[in-house]
Amino acid sequence: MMLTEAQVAQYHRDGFIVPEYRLPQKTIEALRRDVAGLIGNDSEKRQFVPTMFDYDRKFVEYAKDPHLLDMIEQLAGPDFALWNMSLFGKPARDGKKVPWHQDGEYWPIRPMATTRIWIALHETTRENGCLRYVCGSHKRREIFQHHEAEDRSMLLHYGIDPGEIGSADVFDLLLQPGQMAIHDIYIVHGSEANETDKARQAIVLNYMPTTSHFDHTLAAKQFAEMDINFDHTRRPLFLTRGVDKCGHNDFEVGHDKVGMRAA
Ligand SMILES: O=C(O)CCC(=O)C(=O)O
Repeated sequence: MMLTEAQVAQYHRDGFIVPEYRLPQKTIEALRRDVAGLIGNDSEKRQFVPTMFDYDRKFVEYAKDPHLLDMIEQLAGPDFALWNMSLFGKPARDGKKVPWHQDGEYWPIRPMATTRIWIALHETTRENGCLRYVCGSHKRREIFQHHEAEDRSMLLHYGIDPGEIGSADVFDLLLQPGQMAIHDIYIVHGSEANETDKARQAIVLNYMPTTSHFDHTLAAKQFAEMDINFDHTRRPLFLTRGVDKCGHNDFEVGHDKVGMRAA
């Protein structure tokens, strides 16, 4: 199911879009089962799994859904690579707040570019911590200053000062299971804590146009020199459509077992 011209225009204007397409019920059920298997009894994974492919490559198949790829092609162009999938688990009563932030502060992608699909595995409401977007905040095409947060109960420990958001136009993403939003890398977003008795899980898929370079050498340098906890040094890239336009992307790094963690 393709995006309409109006939806593509809306994506560029607001920084995100909620497409008509939603995952079929069978796929949602399979994903929920696979996510439960990945989490097991691990309380950390129940909150957040930043790099799902590191644990199980079967998750890659979900990201190859041709409907998803058609929409990404409309927004990012014909040549792009999948490079990550994360789980935001928001467990019942204990699902932590995510402060206002942008993605990509330390991603080793030059020029910086990524189109993300955020997919709800459960209904999202204001009470269970739906995702919230600051409309149009992607337009400056720069990463705003992120500060270390004093409140350590939040999922991310850095964020944008809420004073900077002010009275901006905030959109609450209220979705049914299987519905999704696609957003631009520069959009400011966050979510409140989950105050309900049910989990609000979502997965996020990252696709990068291959006009950009995922620089594994830069990733190693960032990991060695900066105070970051995500090591992208062996992040596998999957060419999902077209060709490697910039000619520098390495589609072999991280595809061996060495690049994977024990689940
Ligand atoms: O799912 C959430 O609550 C937060 C998601 C998020 O921050 C992200 O996709 O970067």
